[in-house]
This record gives sequence, structure tokens and C-alpha cells, in this order.
Amino acid sequence: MSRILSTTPRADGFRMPAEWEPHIGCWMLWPERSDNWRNGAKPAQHAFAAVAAAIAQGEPVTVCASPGEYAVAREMLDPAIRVVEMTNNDSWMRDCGPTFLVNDTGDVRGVDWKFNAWGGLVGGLYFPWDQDDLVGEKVLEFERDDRYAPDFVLEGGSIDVDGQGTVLTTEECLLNPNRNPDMDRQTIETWLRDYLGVQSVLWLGKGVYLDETDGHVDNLCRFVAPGEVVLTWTDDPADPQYEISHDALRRLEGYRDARGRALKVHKLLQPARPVVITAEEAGGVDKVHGTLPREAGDRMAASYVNFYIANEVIVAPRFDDPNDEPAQALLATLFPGRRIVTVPGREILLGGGGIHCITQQEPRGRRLATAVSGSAA
Ligand code: KQY
Repeated sequence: MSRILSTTPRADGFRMPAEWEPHIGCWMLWPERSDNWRNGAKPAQHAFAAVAAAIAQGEPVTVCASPGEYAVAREMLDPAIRVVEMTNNDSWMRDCGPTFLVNDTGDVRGVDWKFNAWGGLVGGLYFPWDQDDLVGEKVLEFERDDRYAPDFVLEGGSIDVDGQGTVLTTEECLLNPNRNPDMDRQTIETWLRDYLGVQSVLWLGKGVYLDETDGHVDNLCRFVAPGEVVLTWTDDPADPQYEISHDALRRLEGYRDARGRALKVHKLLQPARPVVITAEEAGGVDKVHGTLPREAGDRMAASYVNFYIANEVIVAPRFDDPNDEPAQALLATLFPGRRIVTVPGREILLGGGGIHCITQQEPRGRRLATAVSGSAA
């Protein structure tokens, strides 16, 4: 069983580790809804299977599939990948899954945030989201990890930590009244400090242009090492992303992290050609009231920043674009101890996100700590 703790991670000495710290594995969900994924989600399922296989080169992967899709997922996924049945509303494990925490003696716990499908009834992306809201709890129960369950709406893609006391986030998302409407900036910072075990909250402004999550930071800017970040970038002043990235750079240059370091910012050029939905692609998505529609000509929020850091590999998107190779080369210099594995990013992007958005890392460590000692709060 997974106990619900009434204290806070900060009070108990727990913190969210950086993604490059050792993992026991990675969690994903299996896509199936035809009002978000074109052609009955079949192209997306192949794309997710490729991501899972790439990550499995570096760590164990678990994919959660609905009862109706279990057999399909089992058949399509590499036999090395564990498949478990889990009801869900869609397939964004980064956002509806738990945030795992560690302490200095190697114990693991989790945070089971509230999830409202990126805005609930005020701009949320689908209805209902009740099953997704249970995913964090279910994963933690499955792993027998004790959990904190704050009354706070947060998606994992809206935060990025260095594991040394600093979190990056965006105003566009966390200050959006469709998440925690009764909380101001200071109150939100307090929740982040308490539940991520950080000391410093670094605010960026907007996320990537037209990112339907209300600007998740994991598509814009990520830590790649203590004191170092990558930032999605364009040198084209006519591109709407230009001002967003330049504003982020100005802010990053003015910040110090929790340990007093200035940040080294690596610019990661966005795809040279905007990724735009074709008429054929849009035509393959079922139109359902309450789900964000897809229209031909819509620009998607393509970014190379949305990669996943596995134990031995970096899994990064490619878009059949001239900037694919430079992105891969930069990531190789930033992660010298890991192999860069690229997978096609377009199908996942057509659903509204990227590789990082569909994954959730689970750190190595000891489980059942409080259950064994019997001292759960
Ligand atoms: O983290 C993400 N990028 C999730 C986006 C959800 C899109 C649903 N259509």
C-alpha cells in the first residue's frame, strides 16, 4: 500500500531529483483517443512504441494501457517493456503522473498532484479528466511509494528542477487562473518549495508559441546540468517565438540559482520550418465537443527541448528538418556520458506535445520506507 502523508516533502527532507540522476525506470501511457490522435491513434501508437523502445535502451519502461487497449499495446510494444492495465483519459504521463522524490538516505516518495486537463472548464483540453487525475495515485500505489497529495493543480511539464534547490517554471502556466485561481505568485512559490523541496523559483514568462498547455516550461527551457539550461531559440525576428525566447534569455541572465550560480544558457534552435498540420492530418482527428479541435494550417509548438534524459540515452525528437542534426549535435555535447537516440516527433506533436510530455522518470532508491518502519504521518 501507499500511505498518504500529511506532512510536506520539505519538512521531511525530500526533494525532486534532477532528471539526470539515476532512474529505476520510466512510466508512460498508451494513446488511443481518436479526438486527439489521428486515424484512431494508430500512427501515435507506433510513435509511442518507438519512444518506449528508445528509452528501454537505457532503463526499464512501463507502459499503462486501458483495458480495451491492453492487448494491442502488449502486441505492439517491445517484449522488454512492461505493460500494465490502467484506465486513463489520455496519454500524457508527464502531466497526470506523479512527481517522484528522494531524500539523502535514498528513500523514495511521490507527490500526487491534482490534474485538471490543463485548465479544467476554463480552457482545458478535454472533458472529463477524472481517470487521468487518478493516474498519479495508481502509479504510486503500484510502486508502494508513500505519497503526498496536496490540494494543488500541477502538471509535471510545468516545472523543471536541477535537483540542487532550483525550479524553473513559467508565469503563463502557473499563474494562469485556470490552475490554482485563489493563489498568488508568492503562495504558489511556497507550494513549490514545500512539495519539490526547492529553495529558488525562477520564473520565465511565456512558453513556446501556441503551446496548448499554457506554456509548459519543459518545451521551452530545461536544466541539462547544475547551473546550465537549454533554451529553445530562433534568430528570426519575424517569428512569434523570437520575443518569447529573448525575454526568457534576459530573465535567465539576471537570475542566480539556489547555490548562487549564474546560469549558462545553451540556445537550441527550434525547427527551421514551422510544423503545421496538413488537411489530411486534421481530417483524421474526430471532432468531439469539449476536446481542442485540430485544423489544417495550425502551427504546432515544435521544440527540441522536449527530450527525455534516460540513464544511458537521451531520447530526442526529429522533425525531418534542417535543424535536426544541429540539435542532436548540441545535445551530444551537453550529455557526453549518454548516447543520443532520435525518434520521429511529428505524430506526438500532432497530439499536442513531445517526448518529455509522454514520459515520467522514477528515481532509484528504497521503497516502503515508512511502511516498514510503521511511522507514516
Ligand atoms: O504536456 C503536453 N504537452 C500535453 C499536451 C496535451 C495535449 C492534449 N491534446
